[in-house]
Formats: sequence, structure tokens, C-alpha cells
Amino acid sequence: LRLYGSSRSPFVRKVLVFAHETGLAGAVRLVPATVGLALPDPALMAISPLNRIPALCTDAGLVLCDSSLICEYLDSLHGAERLIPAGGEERWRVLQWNALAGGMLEQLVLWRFELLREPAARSEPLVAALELKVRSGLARFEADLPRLCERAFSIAHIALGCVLGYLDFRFAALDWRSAHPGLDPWHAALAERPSFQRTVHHDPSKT
Ligand SMILES: N[C@@H](CCC(=O)N[C@@H](CS)C(=O)NCC(=O)O)C(=O)O
Repeated sequence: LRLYGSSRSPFVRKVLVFAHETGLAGAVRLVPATVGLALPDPALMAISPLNRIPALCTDAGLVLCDSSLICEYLDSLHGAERLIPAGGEERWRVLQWNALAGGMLEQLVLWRFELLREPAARSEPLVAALELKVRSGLARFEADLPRLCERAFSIAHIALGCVLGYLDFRFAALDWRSAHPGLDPWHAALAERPSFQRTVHHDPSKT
């Protein structure tokens, strides 16, 4: 399995954590790919038409271009307990949390790209709206945390862990721990898992 991605991407991290948790990390080879929202890369687009990472290419020639879709595929490859429940209320709860976390990551990546623009070109109303939405997502997760903790470990736990990890990586100034102290011990425990330890964000341009 070839996974196009970067150690900077929270969506790629989600897939890599999922692969570790399902015992499939050894089967996934990371192929470095760098993306920019306004810099479509024809080589990447030949694999991933929307120029997005992660993209997974299987030996059978399947190309999957969305982190949740890739996780669903990986979940079909192992014999242990599924990290995406197959059915019932459990499935929809977990997918709802995963969707919320995925949406927050999309807002954060947009926000990051906006902050990389020249200050004069930035849209302050857009930045303010992105911050509001991310903070609102965090508040929802803090309120939902007792219910999340009651459930078996799943893609929802991984996705929320990737949101908080990405905030630490790119948005330290947001100081999410002060506003949402309830999430802090949960995240600290999650970050100790080998799957998270082995996939810590890294920016090669800063080393
Ligand atoms: N919904 C997608 C989002 C993936 C995504 O937005 N990836 C970013 C990098 S973190 C990207 O490739 N952006 C480049 C672009 O949109 O051109 C997923 O879950 O994989």
C-alpha cells in the first residue's frame, strides 16, 4: 500500500495512527507529497485529482483519496475489533464524531493557508469565522467527552486526537487547554499510545 502524504498533514496522521492501531503500519509505505491549496501539483493530481493528501494506492490499482475512506478500507483488511463500528447506533455516533473532527481539521488547514498569505491579502472576517468554528467544535467535544470515553476505542478517538495534536503543532497560540481543560488529560493519555508517539507531526522545512 502506497500512502501519498506528509508528516505535516493531520489527515495523513489520522491514517497512519489508524494503520498502527490496526497492525497494518508495516504494510503502508509513505510516499512524500507536498501540497499547497493554491499550488496544484500535476504529479499528485494524476493520483489525487483534487490535489489532496492523503491518497492511498493499493496493489490492486485502487486509489482512495480521503482519510476516512482510507481508514474504512484499512479496517476491512484486519481481523481484530473494527475501529469503525459496522452498524447500529454505535456506528452513527462514531461517524458523527469523526465527521466533526474531520470538519474541524478542514477549517484548521484553511486557516493555516490563510495565515501563510501576506497580511494584506488575508481576510480577517474569514480568520475570525474559522476560529469561531474551531472553538465551537472543541466545546462540543468537551461536552461529549464522557460519552466518547464510554465507548470502545475507535476512529472518533483517533480523529479528535489528531485535531488536538494539530492544534499543538500549528496553533499553539490558540491555547486550547485553557479554554477546554476537560480535553487535556484525555489528550495526554491518548498521546502516550505508540500509534500517536510514532506519528508525531514534523515539519521538514524547519529542520
Ligand atoms: N477530507 C479530506 C481532506 C484532505 C485535505 O484537505 N488535505 C490537505 C492537506 S492537510 C490538502 O491536501 N490540501 C491541498 C489542496 O486542497 O489542494 C481527507 O479527510 O483526507
